[in-house]
Amino acid sequence: MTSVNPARTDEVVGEAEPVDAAAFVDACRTARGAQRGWAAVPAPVRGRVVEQIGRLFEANKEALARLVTREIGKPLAESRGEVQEVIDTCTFFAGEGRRLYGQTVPSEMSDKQLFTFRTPVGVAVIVTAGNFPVAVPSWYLVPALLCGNTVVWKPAEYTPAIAAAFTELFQRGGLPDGVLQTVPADGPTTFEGLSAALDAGLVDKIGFTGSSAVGVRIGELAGRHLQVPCLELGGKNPLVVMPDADLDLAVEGALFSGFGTAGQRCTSLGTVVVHRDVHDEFLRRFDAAVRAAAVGDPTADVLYGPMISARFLESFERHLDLVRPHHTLHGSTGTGRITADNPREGFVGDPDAGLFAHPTIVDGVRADDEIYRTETFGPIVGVAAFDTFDEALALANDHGYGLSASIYTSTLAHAFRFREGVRAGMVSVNNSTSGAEAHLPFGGNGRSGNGSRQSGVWVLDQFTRWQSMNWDYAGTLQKAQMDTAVL
Ligand code: UN1
Repeated sequence: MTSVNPARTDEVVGEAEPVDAAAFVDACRTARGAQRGWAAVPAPVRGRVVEQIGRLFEANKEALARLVTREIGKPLAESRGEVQEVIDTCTFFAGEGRRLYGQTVPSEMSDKQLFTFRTPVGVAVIVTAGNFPVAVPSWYLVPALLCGNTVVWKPAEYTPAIAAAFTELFQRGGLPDGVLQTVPADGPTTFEGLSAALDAGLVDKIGFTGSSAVGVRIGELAGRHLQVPCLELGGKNPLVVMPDADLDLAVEGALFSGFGTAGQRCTSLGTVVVHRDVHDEFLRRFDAAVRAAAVGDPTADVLYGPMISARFLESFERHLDLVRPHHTLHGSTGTGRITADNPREGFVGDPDAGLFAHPTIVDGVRADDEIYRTETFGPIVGVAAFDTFDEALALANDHGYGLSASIYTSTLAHAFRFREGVRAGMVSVNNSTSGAEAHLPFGGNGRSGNGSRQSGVWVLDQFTRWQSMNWDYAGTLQKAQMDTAVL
């Protein structure tokens, strides 16, 4: 597996030797062997290891951020933010090592006490995408390890250098052998290895961030083993602009949500749902903002850089073909800066050196259009007009996804009604659809996931199981439901 710099595709960045399915299973077996020992380390001590990992990321922040930019083309400011998200996650869970609370619960009977404990799930297999190659893995790995699980991590195929650096920092934090193993593998090998490891009883939890199509397959595989995976899948995230919105703020939000990271976030904006009264003015300002935005060299101050890999660029171009015959294309397509007829206008760097895609706005999107319900994972934003709040809500929901949703309004009631009515797991008011913070529950509904949540204390429910205990000190056999004098 070889990665190239997507902003300069003649530059090789990283390499990894992919494992075969048997090696994948072996890694799960090693993880199984190491798990009891790791779980026996007191949680506060595991928390210290997490704290140490956080310090190492802090000390190596700039170098790692530069590597993220070099291997996936994310603008440097965003790459720094991503590494910061790892540090924040470590800070949060280091403290959780000293909490990881259970409860004392009253019994129906006297001389009897009930308790609950969080117990580790066991071996976790984590499969992550390359658009957030350090932050998203940390959302899984840090709490999974803190809770006393061992982890087999399958990073994205196009980020071998980042995965190696990330793993090294985790290992240097003081993890015993076998507690975290990174296995470079392609998709088919991962499925084959995972399936065999599940059959052999070597996997207790799967965490997956990626496309909804692959998520369905992971869900089926896990379901056959009566497991509930943690699934963080795609999105078609709406941004609703009410007639009383601050339009400049909404334009700024739509620009970042839709085109930041070249639209390659699961939380990226899919469709602007704008009230008909302000539609034309919004579109005019949005179009101008998109045309004025700097695009190109991700080490410079740009809105976005290249697509992550050739596969992402090809898939984005297929999505453009989807809309071309049906819609008026606004924005830069056909007229703008990274087109063949005028490639250098406003572009930072050399547009021919890398995997750059031009920003596109598609106006006149309707609920029955394929683009309305298809996640594009690229710099393309649809615009749909509405007349009533109910129509806006329907447009915000009916695509089948339910990850993130945003509303721009100056009316409190609109904001709260939107929150109540929208299916999304994450709602923003007067803010971007993307940019979730590291200690709030992250996750979606519908095609965006199976309701699992990451981040903050909520993720503890993914990586621990509740165990109850009762302790009877009556000295005679007390029977629940039968010897309950008080009821
Ligand atoms: C993803 O795209 O998989 O909310 C995660 C955000 C980021 C995480 C996105 N903090 O945009």
